[in-house]
Amino acid sequence: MSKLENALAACAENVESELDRLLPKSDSPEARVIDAMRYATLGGGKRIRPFLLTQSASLFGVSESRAYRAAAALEMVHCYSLVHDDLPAMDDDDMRRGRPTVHKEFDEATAILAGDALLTKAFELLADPATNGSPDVRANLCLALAKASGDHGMVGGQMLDLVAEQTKLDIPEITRLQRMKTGALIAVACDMGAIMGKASEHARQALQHYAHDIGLAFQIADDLLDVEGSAEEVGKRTGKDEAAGKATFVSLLGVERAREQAHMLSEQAATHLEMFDEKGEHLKELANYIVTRRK
Ligand code: GRG
Repeated sequence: MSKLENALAACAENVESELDRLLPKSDSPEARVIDAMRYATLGGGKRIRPFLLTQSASLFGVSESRAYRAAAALEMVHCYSLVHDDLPAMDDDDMRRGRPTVHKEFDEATAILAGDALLTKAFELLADPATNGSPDVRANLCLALAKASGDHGMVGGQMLDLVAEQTKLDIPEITRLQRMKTGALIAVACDMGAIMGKASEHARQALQHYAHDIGLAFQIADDLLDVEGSAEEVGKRTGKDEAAGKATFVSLLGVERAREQAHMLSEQAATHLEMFDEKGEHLKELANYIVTRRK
């Protein structure tokens, strides 16, 4: 395994045990929703957002235990979005992370509730003094994650995506959609590390430029996997965009130009991290991994 793969695996293991601890099994009458929350969050996923958050936090000397609490909160929001995105009212998917989606394993009502509870649990965690001693830092973490997740971020992007099934979007419109739908959580992952580390405005900006580039590169790679990957490899249904007649970077640019664009963005992303010297090495390598991944 490369150094990056080792670091990603270590991060995934830490996030897994943090989530397991934060969502303890229960035998209460409402245990079903907790079981669904655990099913949605444990045992899978690349954990890219937690990796970005903890790597960003480490640039500013934030303690690992605190960084992983914030990372678990962010991953809860990401997992809630996947659970709701898979519902029949949205993408209607039966498979995610190589196994049945939450509404297939449980039922639709439980999947909706599990998503809702993961979203609110994330903010409960961030507002808890155990995550950070400073009320200002806690408030800023909540503010940043709320903005990234809501109508001006991921949810707004998802709305645009649903509208896009009726209207053909052009490249600037798709770029805006993806910046909101996928890019906002990727950007806030980097920002939350910087907020916890009370980073300078200059460092925060550098990370935001990096996140902007990898966010788009990540989405183009996702579009390419949808066209070129198999369901076994990717762990979810592929060929969805074409079947839905949806305009994507790949449908508008073609496979080759889309791939070139993703690589260009990944290289550009790394240049924004020069100020962090070798401390930014994992983040630079991640920019490359994002465009070469097979799942
Ligand atoms: C339903 C509120 C709401 C939002 C949904 C994020 C999202 C918005 C939908 C997910 C569907 C999708 C294919 C989004 C584009 C790329 C993306 C976010 C893929 C999933 O993220 P990964 O690849 O997944 O990091 P893992 O399983 O590795 O965590």
